[in-house]
Amino acid sequence: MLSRIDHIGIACHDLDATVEFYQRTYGFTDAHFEVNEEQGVRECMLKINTTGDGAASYIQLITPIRDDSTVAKWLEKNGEGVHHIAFGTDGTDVQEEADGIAGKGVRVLYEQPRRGSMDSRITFLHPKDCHGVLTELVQKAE
Ligand code: CMX
Ligand code: CO
Repeated sequence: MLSRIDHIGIACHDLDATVEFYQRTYGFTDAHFEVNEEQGVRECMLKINTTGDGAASYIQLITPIRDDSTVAKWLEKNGEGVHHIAFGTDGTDVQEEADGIAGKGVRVLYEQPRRGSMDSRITFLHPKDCHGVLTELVQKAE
């Protein structure tokens, strides 16, 4: 089951400056930085709140580390802003969730889940099948 908003992904040009903005403006100080080579991003997960399913909701700030990353292309076209939303599973397998959604006619972008923030397993749904919203599914690490 999908049981929380896991994160909202926001693309930015200067990761450190954007993190600093979120910390100074809202007081979101719980920050986890990492580079995801496969996704072509450096990112910061800012924890906002815990959730009823024992997990948490985050703001994911992302900046491209390569000119050919999908986020670089998106930033070029749109400028900074909300890039995707992510729903979290309550521990169920993310591929099972994706298969169920694919059965409803929505394109799943990956054949197998890939590695996301903090060793989560992630996959994406095509924005054109989701009313214009790039949608990620997340199974957090055990
Ligand atoms: N939100 C909504 N629509 C989007 C979008 C987004 N983030 N990215 C692209 N689109 C739309 C475009 O506007 C375009 O629409 P039009 O044809 O009407 O202009 C269409 O989708 C195709 O866009 P594109 O610029 O040609 O981009 P691509 O098809 O090459 O790539 C996508 C789009 C979704 C397949 C690609 O971005 C992808 O594979 N995303 C998943 C991976 C990802 O985003 N990783 C970064 C985040 C990592 C993380 O969260 O950990
Ligand atoms: Co994400």
